[in-house]
Amino acid sequence: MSDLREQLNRTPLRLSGYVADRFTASSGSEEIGVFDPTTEKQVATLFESSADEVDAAVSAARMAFDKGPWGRATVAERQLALNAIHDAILSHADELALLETINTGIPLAQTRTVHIPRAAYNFRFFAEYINQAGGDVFTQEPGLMSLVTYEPIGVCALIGPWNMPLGLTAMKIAGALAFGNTCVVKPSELTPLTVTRLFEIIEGILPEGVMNLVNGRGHVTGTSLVSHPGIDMVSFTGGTVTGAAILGSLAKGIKGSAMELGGKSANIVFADSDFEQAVDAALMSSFMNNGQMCLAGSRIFVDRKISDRFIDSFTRRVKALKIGDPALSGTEIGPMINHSQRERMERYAGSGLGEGATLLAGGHRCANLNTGFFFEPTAMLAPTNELAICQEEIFGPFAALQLFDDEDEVIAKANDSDFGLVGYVWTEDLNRSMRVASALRTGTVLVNTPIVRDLRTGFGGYKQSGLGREGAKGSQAMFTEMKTTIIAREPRKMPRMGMAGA
Ligand code: TXE
Repeated sequence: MSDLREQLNRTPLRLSGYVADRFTASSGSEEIGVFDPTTEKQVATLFESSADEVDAAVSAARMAFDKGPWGRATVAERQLALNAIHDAILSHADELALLETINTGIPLAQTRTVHIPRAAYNFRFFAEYINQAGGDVFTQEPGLMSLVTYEPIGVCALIGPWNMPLGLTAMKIAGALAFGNTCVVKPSELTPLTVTRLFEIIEGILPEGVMNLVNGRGHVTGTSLVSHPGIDMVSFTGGTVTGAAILGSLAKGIKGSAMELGGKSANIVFADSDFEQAVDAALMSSFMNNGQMCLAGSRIFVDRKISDRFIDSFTRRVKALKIGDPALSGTEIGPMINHSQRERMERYAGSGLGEGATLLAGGHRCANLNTGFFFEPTAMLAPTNELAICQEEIFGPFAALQLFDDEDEVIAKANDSDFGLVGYVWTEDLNRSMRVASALRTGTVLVNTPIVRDLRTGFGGYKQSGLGREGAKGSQAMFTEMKTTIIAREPRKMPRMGMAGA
């Protein structure tokens, strides 16, 4: 690890876009520094894709879609390519995990076992899925047959976030390609290392122009991409404010979109839950991925009957979390992605105290870690659900606990949120788990389990957490146009118009 880190510090990578099978020239463009949040040193220079380069990328994707072989490729041909990408990722897994850790600060133990395997698995999953994905046939109406088929939507703009750069972007790429589309990918300007490397390691697998890359900041490269008339849809994962801005731009061209936005997910722990499992999962849901997860279950509701024991156990464990260099084995929490995310943590710690919350653990920068954007894993007990720390997505290692007395009260509080991504329920009572699961206004409910992403199901949110679902049928809906074809199987009986003079 330190070898690669030292090498990047000595000679930062030079990253650009990739258009029609060629990395674009890196001279003459705006140069953006890309940093390692652990050392605060520059690890890459990103040569920002201008509006012209975005135009070239969209044109290449358009040409490949309209004239190239990909849209007409057989299922077997698409499967071959998707599986080859899967294999290429796995054969570079160690390197990609290191790059992801260097660029994001997420512990290597997690990038190695979760991020990169998941990035690869997306391609294998969609390769298998397209073999079975069908349409519908309706023959109930005598003399008619109605067919529902799904056709590729066209050129997809795929915009990824910085909290799981390769894993989340790979999901979009795999889905878009599987259904016969071409794409232009834009990773976050904070974390472009692994997605850019992906383009290098899969060279030659896809026909020219099928997969293109633009690199740059949201307000430059991102806006050029989403406002380009040549795209057919946008699949976006990121903040709610950015999502809303993109939707505004798409409205002008009546373009489709899929939005995976923020969350503030409730994690409800009833007194009859398996106590140890519930505590383990509360830790995981709040602090995995340095707490920078859209599906974090960091709004923790604890049944008052077990609250003393739960808070005591949870707080001791939060204080014992190992913070430090994410490359070292044993590290559980690395640095925040950048200086402004750390300031955000500080602001919420301050606002929590100002609004009457009790500090249980953390709340400050790490005194012994002067380099790197480290912040102590933090837990606060909030008196009500109205506090900013209970309503706003903090996106860092920050848990906000509240107490409750009964089921109806906790359901109302859990649903009292602008977001609706995930709900976690901990109880050994089957009937209660079913009641609460159906009452929660969230796209996913997880009962007696921490985070699980099952690609066969749809992942996405109610309310301001997004639009559309990622996963098998959800991705099919996102990346295809549904076409209805109605065929008469015998001559139709119809009123004969214009027969007056006949
Ligand atoms: O993300 P942005 P930011 C949340 C989290 C975080 C907040 C802000 O709460 O604190 O969002 O993070 C691109 N047109 N999540 O500001 O800006 C940008 O370049 C087109 C939740 O860093 O949403 C990047 O590629 N693109 C989340 C991507 O959007 C634009 C993951 C995401 O960046 C653009 C990340 C524009 N106008 C943050 N502006 C999750 N759901 O997991 C920016 N981008």
